[in-house]
Amino acid sequence: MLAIGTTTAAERQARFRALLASSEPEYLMEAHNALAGRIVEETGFPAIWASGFGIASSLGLRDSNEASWTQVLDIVEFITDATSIPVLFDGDTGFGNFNNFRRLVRKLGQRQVAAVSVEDKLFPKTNSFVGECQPLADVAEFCGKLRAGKDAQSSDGFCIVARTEALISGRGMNEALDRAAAYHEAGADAVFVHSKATTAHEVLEFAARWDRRAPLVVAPTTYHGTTCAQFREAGISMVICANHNLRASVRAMQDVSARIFRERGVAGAEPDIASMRDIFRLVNQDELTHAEAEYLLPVLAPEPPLAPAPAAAAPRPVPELSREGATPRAGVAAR
Ligand code: SPV
Ligand code: MG
Repeated sequence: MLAIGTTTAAERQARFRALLASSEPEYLMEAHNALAGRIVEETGFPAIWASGFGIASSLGLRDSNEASWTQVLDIVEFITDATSIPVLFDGDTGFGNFNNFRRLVRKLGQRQVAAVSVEDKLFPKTNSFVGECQPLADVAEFCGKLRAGKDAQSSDGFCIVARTEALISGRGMNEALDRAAAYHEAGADAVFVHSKATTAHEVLEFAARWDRRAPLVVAPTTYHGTTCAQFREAGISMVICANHNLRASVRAMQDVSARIFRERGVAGAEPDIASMRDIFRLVNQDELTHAEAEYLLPVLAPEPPLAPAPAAAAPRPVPELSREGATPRAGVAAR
């Protein structure tokens, strides 16, 4: 059984730092809610990408800061509560200027988050794959934001990943490298170079010219043909699978909805969907069953009669749990 939410912020931060320092490209998987986070951890990924796009989309919103930063923070808290591996939180542009960003950094530390990624676009942001030539933040202003974030973090282990959108915005390789160097100088623990090219040529050239000055992070959403060996050879530390659980779940829901609608019955869908037992396991239902045996059932157990009951007396009823509190008594029996 997974340890749920028992890992301290310091442990998660130390593990995240070790992943950044690893000579092997470490793959991070996207989670947009706590259930997805449990699946990412259970699968074996060493860390979670709490995707801004994924969280916004799962709320039915655009990746344009339509959800407030505290609404997003609440979701990441559900993710850290439900998991024990490090979470890299997608902090977009930091939800404002240096002051908003440093407050975000403090709050993330309080909520067991290991690291934040902050990108050099303008608030409210637009997703990198929408439109062309998005305006970028002034370099000095963004460096001030990074320095404020580093000064605000309450523990040394917390990491700030500076993400440059220079390639996405068509500013060219030299500007991307100059921005990354300035952000590293300002205290960023790693550089995330984002690209929407359909091959990895941009990030590979960037990596070659970057020459391992600080850990490099990439997200091969569009250059998905690139292999782990190519990333290893380029010296890339982290590979973010930024939206794959969201996209997989959307496809699965579309398929099962269409099938049940078409067939006017649920039987055909049954072999292709997760069992109820699987969901109970992911939310650790057994832990509650055991906790009830420990804390609740002694209270509900019938008291011994004070005097011998008359032969004709009806048996004393056991108080029932409310509907909301009713759970299986001995493990989970449903399919
Ligand atoms: C996200 O997952 O929210 C990202 C990555 O920022 S991307 O959508 O590729 O810009
Ligand atoms: Mg994002």
